[in-house]
Amino acid sequence: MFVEAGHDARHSLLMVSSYLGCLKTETRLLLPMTLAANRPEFCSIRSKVEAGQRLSREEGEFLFRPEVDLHALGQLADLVRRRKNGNAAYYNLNAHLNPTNACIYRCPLCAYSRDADDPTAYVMGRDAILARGQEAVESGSTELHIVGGLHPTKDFSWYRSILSDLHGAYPTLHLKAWTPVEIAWFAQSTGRTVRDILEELIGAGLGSMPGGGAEIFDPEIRARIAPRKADAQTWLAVHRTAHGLRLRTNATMLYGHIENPRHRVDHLLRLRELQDETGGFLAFIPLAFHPDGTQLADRVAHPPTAMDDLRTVAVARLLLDNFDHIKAYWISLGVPTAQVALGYGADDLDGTVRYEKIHHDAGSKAPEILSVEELEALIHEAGFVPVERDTLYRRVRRHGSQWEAE
Ligand code: V47
Ligand code: SF4
Repeated sequence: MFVEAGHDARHSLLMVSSYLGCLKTETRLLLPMTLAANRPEFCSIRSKVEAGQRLSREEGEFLFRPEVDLHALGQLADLVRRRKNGNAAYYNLNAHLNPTNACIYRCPLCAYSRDADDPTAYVMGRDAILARGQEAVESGSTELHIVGGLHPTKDFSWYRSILSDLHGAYPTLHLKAWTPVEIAWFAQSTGRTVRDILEELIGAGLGSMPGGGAEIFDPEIRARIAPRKADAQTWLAVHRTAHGLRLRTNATMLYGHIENPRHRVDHLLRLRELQDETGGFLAFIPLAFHPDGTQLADRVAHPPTAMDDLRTVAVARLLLDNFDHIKAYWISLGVPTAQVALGYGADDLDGTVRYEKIHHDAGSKAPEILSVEELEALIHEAGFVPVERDTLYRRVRRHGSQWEAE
């Protein structure tokens, strides 16, 4: 009751403040600077969003300006979020699997990877991998999220057999695996096409692809944070090919390092363009950069602030008008910010998650796991209705660890 009243009151205040922002000039002069400064551009953006019109690059860049009132922006993003997903806020039951942390690329942004001869490098064996699948199924997970390093001596067949072993043993567990970084490397190392590689992986049990490896598409920034990774064109081309094979995928953006708002908007618009073409993306996930243990730690002292996180979620919701879902990944944003992000454009908290290493190795203070009860309580408290989904956003009917998608 208290929460609902608080939520309503906040929305009333936001409506009043954004209405005041659209008053005549003489009235505006009496208002605080933040509202007055952004009045004409913000009102025009607001009218476009209300009319369901697409925002431009310049408007996206404008929304990142600090004088644009974050809460009025959040209210606008919430309008779009409710249009697309009503009062629902999604979560799923999932676990992560990172079969190896040995990686030939050793990206400056990464705290997780190791050289193969490092004493802390590891490679999981078949039994350990299957045990993860069994644990996931027994705990009711619907999805295993599988990514890892590019091991110098493990070939494509090793990566493919991770999928075929798990799929053979646990056919109901959705395998969301490998990014264009791995797929492009498999194609390069085998001399085969991306399409051929993807077809073989789908045959082995690949259910969808996660959104990782996108980082920031701008070539100058990418060259400094992940110089050896597949470039933007390759990342987008792999997703285009996957969508052509009816494989659904996600998209991410890593922000809060050395990029600026212009790079973020450019990244979002390249995703929007591909989504116009294929319609194959399920969700967009903004990933806050965590610097600890990375080669960028000298330049970037902290993860982005909560204000920056919420602004990024809201602008993404407004620019990505052809994406159904925006995830507030609680491992990356932290639980409190992810919860608030549900009112700033996000409609999904991602999952229960266990065994996440990439963000925790880089300093994420988020817990290792959240229970269904905790996720549902967070969603209720934020004023939304919790809905368990599977990877493809079908509603899940659950009976203990047994489940079926609607
Ligand atoms: O590709 C790497 C990023 C990604 C750091 O598709 C870092 O449902 C922050 O893609 N600080 C992996 N981020 C995670 C990912 C993801 C997560 C949740 C859901 C989905 C989905 C995808 O994490 C990497 C990279 O972009 N990353 N290092 C770091 N230091
Ligand atoms: Fe390897 Fe991925 Fe880490 Fe880059 S971000 S070093 S590709 S594991």
